[in-house]
Amino acid sequence: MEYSRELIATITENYHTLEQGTMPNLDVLFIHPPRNFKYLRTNSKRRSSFLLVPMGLFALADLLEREGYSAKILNYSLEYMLDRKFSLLQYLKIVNPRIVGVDLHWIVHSAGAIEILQFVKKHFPNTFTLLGGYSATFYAKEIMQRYEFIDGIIQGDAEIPLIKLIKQRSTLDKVPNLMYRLDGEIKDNSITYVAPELDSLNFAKLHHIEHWKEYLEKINKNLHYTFPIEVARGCPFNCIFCGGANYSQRCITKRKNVIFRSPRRVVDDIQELTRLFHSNGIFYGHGVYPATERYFMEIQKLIREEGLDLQADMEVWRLPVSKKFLQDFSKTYSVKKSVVWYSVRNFSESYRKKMHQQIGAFDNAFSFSNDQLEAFLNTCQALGLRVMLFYDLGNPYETMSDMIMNIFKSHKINAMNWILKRRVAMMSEPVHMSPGCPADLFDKKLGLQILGKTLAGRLEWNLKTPMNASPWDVSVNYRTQNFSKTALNFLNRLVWMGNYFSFLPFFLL
Ligand code: B12
Ligand code: SF4
Repeated sequence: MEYSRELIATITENYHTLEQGTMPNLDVLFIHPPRNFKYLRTNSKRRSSFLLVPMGLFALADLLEREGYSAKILNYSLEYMLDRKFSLLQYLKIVNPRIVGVDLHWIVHSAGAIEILQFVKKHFPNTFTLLGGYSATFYAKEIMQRYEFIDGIIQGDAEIPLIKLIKQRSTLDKVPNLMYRLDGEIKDNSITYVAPELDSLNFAKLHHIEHWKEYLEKINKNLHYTFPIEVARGCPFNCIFCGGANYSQRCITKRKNVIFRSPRRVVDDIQELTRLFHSNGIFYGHGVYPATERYFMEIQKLIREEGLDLQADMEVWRLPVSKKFLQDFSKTYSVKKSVVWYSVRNFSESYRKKMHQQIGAFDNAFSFSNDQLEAFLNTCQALGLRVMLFYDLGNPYETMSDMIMNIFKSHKINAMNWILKRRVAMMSEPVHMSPGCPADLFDKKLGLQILGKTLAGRLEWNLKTPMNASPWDVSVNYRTQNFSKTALNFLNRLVWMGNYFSFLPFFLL
């Protein structure tokens, strides 16, 4: 699809006008909250600013607009970075929103999300204060019980519920997925809407966010992320630390299946991003595994046909990844700049076998051999691709000897990367158990103890730490049979030097 110069000019002009915040009486203002206000200043140049908005927000704003309503996304931390004197009150006075919707998708935003809505209700008592996203859904009841100033929570997928909420403010019992208040009581319409398809949505409507250019720039520079594009919803796997695992989504958002967008629609979005917004980096919001190789190869074929010049970040969700796929990937995107990500969980094959026996078919993330890993790394190296490997310290049933083996093997791979000139980096981030992840739901069975499981516990943790980078600020929220929280924090600190060292071949070779 080609865009005419006139169209580009009109859109750019419109963005400019919108950026002045001159759209009064907005139907919906989405606010992406800071992590909290306590560490707003110190977090502002770090990854812990969590500047990215949920990728679905662009589609929600666009859908509202196509339905005849006005919507805008305000990224609080971004506004604060751009202008330390930014006043939310002044902004709200200008746009005068009917609904303010805050995303509490990632639990890291718990304190910030709640504080923003408290502020909105205090100054604009007639504005409907709304929360949404995974974490808000998981803690919906507790949030509604604790915070009177929150009028409602859309649980799970939000497209149709949001449209109905605007249309039916007087009959809230007709809004699917909504938890709300009626005469001092909390009412739950429960989740009946689970999006059946995504092709009718547009995920590249970047202009809906205030200061979209700066948003792109900061996520690239501060967070080193390319632009995340939603290609699917759901996951077929059950990684135990993941709050979006298949089992977790069945419980939290009631999603049972994975839905994919058609390759054509994904490429439409990518074209829009490159041609209108001059962004040529894509982060695919769903990973490659044997069952999705063909799907991604279709996307790649279309990208080549359209002649798009791109770099891509692609997660590998399960090995093996075929040589054919990796060749196709490297033929499509800039090999120099693109990155393939893979979480090995644990470098020790003997531990992985033990864990696989314990957990069986529920989670097959541990069921791969060192030979498969080596083959994957060597193929990437032969193609010139960079790889980012993640590993965890403090897996269930891990003993001291498993842990030593995990660290030892990580160093061995690190050394081999230098010897074989592989552009591979390694990263172990202290595990933070996501709300509703299998380990959170079955902690006792897995020999774990999750600390601060309730929303109150999560809030306490949020305000306790500035979340500086490792090794200065490390904090896990659990203990295992064999390791206390303090021991896990210590071990996570211990490996940071090796992690940082591994980035040298990644960047230099
Ligand atoms: C792709 C992905 C990413 C991508 C893209 C993120 C993005 N921009 O959306 C990247 C790699 C960048 C990423 C980053 C992070 N991620 Co992530 N990510 C995922 C993954 C694999 C898929 C997410 C997905 O499919 N979203 C699609 C749908 C579900 O969301 P959506 O369309 O954006 O939003 C819909 C609803 O959530 C809701 N909604 C969202 N916001 C709002 C707001 C309102 C007002 C309303 C009404 C509704 C609403 O409506 C939308 C439309 O229906 C999930 C795992 C999984 N399988 O789900 C983890 C997951 C969501 N991520 C997770 C985490 C922890 C993170 C990070 C915090 C990690 C970190 N420590 O840095 C960061 C946060 C980045 C930031 N804020 O700057 C956790 C969240 C757990 C939790 N409850 O807190 C998950 C579940 C994985 C895990 N390990 O548990 N992530
Ligand atoms: S971490 Fe595992 S369960 Fe979660 S989205 Fe990725 S592959 Fe799926």
